[in-house]
Formats: sequence, structure tokens, C-alpha cells
Amino acid sequence: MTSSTIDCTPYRAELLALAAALPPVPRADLPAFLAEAIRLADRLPHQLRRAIDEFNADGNLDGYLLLRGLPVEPEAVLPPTPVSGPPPEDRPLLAMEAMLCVVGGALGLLTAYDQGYGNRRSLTVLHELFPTPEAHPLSGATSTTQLEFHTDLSHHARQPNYILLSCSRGDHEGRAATLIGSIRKALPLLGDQVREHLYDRVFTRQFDAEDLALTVNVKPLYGAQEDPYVSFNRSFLTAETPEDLAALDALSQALTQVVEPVLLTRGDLLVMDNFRIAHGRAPFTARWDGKDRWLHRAYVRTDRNGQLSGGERPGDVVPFLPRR
Ligand SMILES: O=C(O)CCC(=O)C(=O)O
Ligand SMILES: [Fe+2]
Repeated sequence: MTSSTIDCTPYRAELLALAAALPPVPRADLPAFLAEAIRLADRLPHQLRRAIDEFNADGNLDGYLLLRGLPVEPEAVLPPTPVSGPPPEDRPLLAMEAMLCVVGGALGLLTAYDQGYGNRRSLTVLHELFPTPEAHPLSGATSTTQLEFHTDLSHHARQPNYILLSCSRGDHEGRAATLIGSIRKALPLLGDQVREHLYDRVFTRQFDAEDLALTVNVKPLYGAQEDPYVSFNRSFLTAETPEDLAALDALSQALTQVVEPVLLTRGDLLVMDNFRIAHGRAPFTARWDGKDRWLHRAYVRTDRNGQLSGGERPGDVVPFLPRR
């Protein structure tokens, strides 16, 4: 295990007690549920809380933190993996939803987004990811196609700092790895010319597959020049010159060279630094037997990069704000 992975089995009993202290039906009153999760974040086991705080302060080389061995209900009592959403409002709290919100509450502001293209699913803090039969190939609900490297919500001016994925069920064959390309690892592989070209260069990014005329402005590398943030999406970033094209390809290759596959299994919670990595997901085969891969997702904002304007409350929906 690297320092990016923490074995949480020693904390299981304490974490179960935290989950039990939360309201039993989260969607009955989501703001109240989130407020309680944030309060309980202060009661996370000490060592675990310290590791989360350290990651939050300056990240790490891998760009993620993986908590393994968290409490999850026995397979026999876990509901079948859904095939369509959203979850029923009266569904009792799942252990991995509890972990998602308590850890998210420790990191920052749990946030619901209007993504700007009618993606109603994301108008809540608590998302679900599972294969769906007719999924759009660029959406997280695909299974058979690889989900290519991307930054979540890079078209939104209030892009989340963290993406949290917790796992109630892994995929049957152990193939659906989440693919993580860390910019701190990839940067040394880029030539000076490419680095200079991509740094603070404004690219047009399409964000609505149904209206390609809608665009925002995205910089692939920005922030501190020696330790930059990354924003990437090869399918949406529009290269305007041969140099643009070559530089984006070089970035894509460097991210691929350093890619780390993280195979999520039940009881895992992955925190990805959405400013420091691009991520994707390997293809897998769904069986539609109620036991398919099932993740819970939440986005967290911090005060980095002007994500907060002051006075926000957890669970508020952020209106769509194009990145400029
Ligand atoms: O399924 C995963 O591991 C990641 C999914 C994802 O990146 C997304 O939905 O944006
Ligand atoms: Fe994603």
C-alpha cells in the first residue's frame, strides 16, 4: 500500500457508530442530513481525520486518497444495484453514503451543481453511478466503452476540488478500474515547449453534446507554474493550431504514461483531487443481475480557485456559471 491508501479496518466499529448517528433516511431532509454529516466529521477517528486534513492541505504525488475497508452492509441486505435513477426518496441510508458525506464534510463544502446542459441527475449532492443500458458514451453510466481522461465539471467556474466515489459493489470481473493520471507525475515527462504552450493557454471547450456552439474557456495547465493544476478533456477541448494539437497529445500521452488504475471494491472510498488529476474508467461488462458495479458520488468545493463566493450552505445548488 502506498501512503495514498489507508486501511480503515481498524476504525470500522467507530465508523459504524458514526453512520448509526446519522438520520436513517438521508433524502427525507437532505440539508439536515448533510449538516449532521458535517458535524460528525469532527468525530472521525483521529488518525484518519489527520490523513484527510493533510491530503486537503497540499494533496500528494498520486493526486488521490483511497480509504479501504470501510464498513459496508452485508451483501444479503444491500439493495439490488439500480439500473435507472434517481433513488427513491425513502431509501434507508447506506453505509457507503454515510462514509461519503462524513468524509466529504471533513474536506469542504458538499455541493450540488446545475451543470448547464440539463443534467438533472446532478442537481443533488448524492449521486449514484451504475451501468445503464442506454448510457451516453461520454457519461459515467457507460460500461462497455472506456471513459477517457477528463476533469469533472471543468466547464463550470465553480468546478469542484474533490470528487468522492464510494463503492457499495465492485464490478463482477474486477475490470472497471478508475484510471488516475496525476499532473504532478506527468509534468516532468512534458518538454519545456509543451509546458509553456499549455500553461495559461485558453482553449475553447464544448460542453453540450447537443449544442456544440455552446463553449467555455479552459486552460489545460494553470495556477503555480512549477506545480500547476490540470484541466483536461480530449473530446471537448478544441485545438486551433498544430501546436495546440501536438501539446494536447503530449499531455494526453504523459497522463497515460503515469496512469494508475484504482479498482474500487465494496468498502472503498476514493477521494480524487479534481485539480491535480485527470481521470477515466476502464470498460467492463454489466450483467444486469442486481449485483453490478454501484458507486456513490459527491462533489466537494474548497476555497481554492475562487470556488466559493461566501455564505454557501452544504447542499445548495450552484447555478450554472460558465468558465471564462
Ligand atoms: O466510474 C468511475 O470510476 C468514474 C466515473 C466518472 O469519471 C464520471 O462519472 O465522471
Ligand atoms: Fe468523472
